[in-house]
Amino acid sequence: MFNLILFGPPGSGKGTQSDRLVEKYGLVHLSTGNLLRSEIAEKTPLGIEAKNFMDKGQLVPDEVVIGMIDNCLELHREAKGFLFDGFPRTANQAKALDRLLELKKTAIHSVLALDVSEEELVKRLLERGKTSGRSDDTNESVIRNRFSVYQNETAPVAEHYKALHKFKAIPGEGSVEDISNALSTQIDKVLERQREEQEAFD
Ligand code: B4P
Repeated sequence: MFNLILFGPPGSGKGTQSDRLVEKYGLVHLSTGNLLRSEIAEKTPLGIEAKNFMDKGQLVPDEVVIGMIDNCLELHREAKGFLFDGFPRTANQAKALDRLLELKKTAIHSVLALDVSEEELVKRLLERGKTSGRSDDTNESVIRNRFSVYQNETAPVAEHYKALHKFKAIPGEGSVEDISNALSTQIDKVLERQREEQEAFD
């Protein structure tokens, strides 16, 4: 199994790159942002609760997103691997993910972080807000609040994976193609190492 986290601030291109990587590597894409938006579209009780947080640029409570991820892991027991996009976003979510994967006798193998300047992020999100219909992209003060939540609650998650030697930052500015190639180069290295370890074990 191969489990990857795509990490980075709002608008860094996690969703854009995930679409390419899941296809190339045959992984199941788990985007908490997409899962929450589909709950909102279906007006479920979970969606109605989540919308209150998302509209303000705040994080949805940990227990809600951890429960969603747990359900998805159960639904895809036969997957050859998962790409986690936008999750974990807090230290508690990271610890819960470790526990859930351990129960399934697997772990996170690589965390790739997209590095993009704040100026570029604001530009991208305001641009997306013109067409996406996403209430959290149209207002610059909500976007700035998402960055401060990222700095305070999400950025520390990187330390958890750095300590495990699983973290690698990748430049996230430039063409979508070039960034995909840089991510793939890194994934291929980790897969090669995994193969060598498996061969040594066999
Ligand atoms: P997410 O849906 O995860 O979205 P995001 O961080 O805004 O965007 P992403 O990084 O995926 O950017 P994208 O590729 O789309 O989160 C939304 C909200 O959901 C959160 O604020 C929170 O409230 C809630 N939530 C989600 N997960 C949660 C969790 N685990 N815990 C609690 N709450 C949670 O790219 C952005 C734009 O840039 C696009 O328009 C794209 O076309 C453009 N772009 C991409 N790559 C580019 C490039 N190389 N050059 C130029 N433009 C590019």
